[in-house]
Amino acid sequence: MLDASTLQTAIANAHQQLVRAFCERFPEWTLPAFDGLMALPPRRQWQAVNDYWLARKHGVLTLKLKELGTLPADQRPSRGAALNRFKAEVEAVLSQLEAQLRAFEEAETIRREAVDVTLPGLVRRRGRAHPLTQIRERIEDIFVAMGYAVEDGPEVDTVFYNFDALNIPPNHPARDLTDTFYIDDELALRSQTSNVQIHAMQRRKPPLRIIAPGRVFRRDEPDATHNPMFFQVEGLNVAPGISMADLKGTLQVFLTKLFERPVTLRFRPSYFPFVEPGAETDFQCPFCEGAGCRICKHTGWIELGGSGMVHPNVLRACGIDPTEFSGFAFGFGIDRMAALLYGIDDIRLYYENDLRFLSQF
Ligand code: FA5
Repeated sequence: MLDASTLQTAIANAHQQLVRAFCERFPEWTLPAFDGLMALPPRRQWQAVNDYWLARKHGVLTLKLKELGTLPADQRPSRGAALNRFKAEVEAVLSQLEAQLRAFEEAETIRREAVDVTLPGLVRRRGRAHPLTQIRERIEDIFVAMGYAVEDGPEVDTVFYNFDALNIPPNHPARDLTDTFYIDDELALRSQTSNVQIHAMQRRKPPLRIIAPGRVFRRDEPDATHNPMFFQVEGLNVAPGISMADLKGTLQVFLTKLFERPVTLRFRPSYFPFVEPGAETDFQCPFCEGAGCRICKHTGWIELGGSGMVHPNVLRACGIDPTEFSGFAFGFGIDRMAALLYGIDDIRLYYENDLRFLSQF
């Protein structure tokens, strides 16, 4: 294959031959000096030779052909013919060199753009959904399959949606500055997803079935099971004749699908102002089937979250007649649920953005 220096030598030699031929045929004329040809890369070298002889203003042959007019009339035809013959030879030499130059440039392009299939490939590191997002999507899929709509709600909400409409009285401790992050007197970061119950009941007419996963904020000290910001999922089902039995059945189906094995549920009476009756909801540990293990702290039971029948005051605050409709609601923490499913013993790990942790999911 032609390399650059062979081509450079060929162009320089061709030029030297032209110079010699010119001097032999036109001994009375001297040629201008032309140095530094070998220092140029082949394409520029070719251009320089072309310009030396043929440039439209200062090319040697252009100037000589112009000079013909100053010669005596009887010398003009023979000189003109000789110069034109020489010019044709220069053009032929240049066009032959050009063909070589093209072949050389094409080979260079192919060499430059060639793919070396023996080189190691580039490994593209693919991202994936955060473990909490993965669990949230699984939870959504299970409830959507049961006919629930997925609702979104504001993370910053008014005191009305955070407390008043949820039947939380003005003196309730949950309203304290020590429990809730306030923006001002009227606005606070929601401390539970239950505010979405109110938005949903105002927006839609019953019957309605929704779940509302989202971020909530509490003035809790971070530890292995607490964060000041975490995720909950709220559930709400309002229709004529809804009872605790529907609540229990729904959660049982949900947990059975989530853990992919039959799960037993139990209610412990509890108090949440927006439900009556209210319950803490536990499920039998699916890992030891109630026998007691490290995950359920040897109690056989795991706490899911709060639940109950929507309080008539809450229905009324949303313009729903509690004599016509009843409903159940529940709310549980996604962070702790994911910790159970994945065997994570510290929920602070979710928010540290450590790839050594995140890439395991
Ligand atoms: C509530 O927030 C109620 N809104 C639940 C509810 C909804 C009751 C509808 C009745 C009807 P609770 O404060 O217990 O309940 O919180 C629910 C869950 O949030 C807990 O079971 C726990 O899983 C999770 N949780 C609470 N605090 C934290 C925290 N600091 N960090 C991580 N998870 C938390």
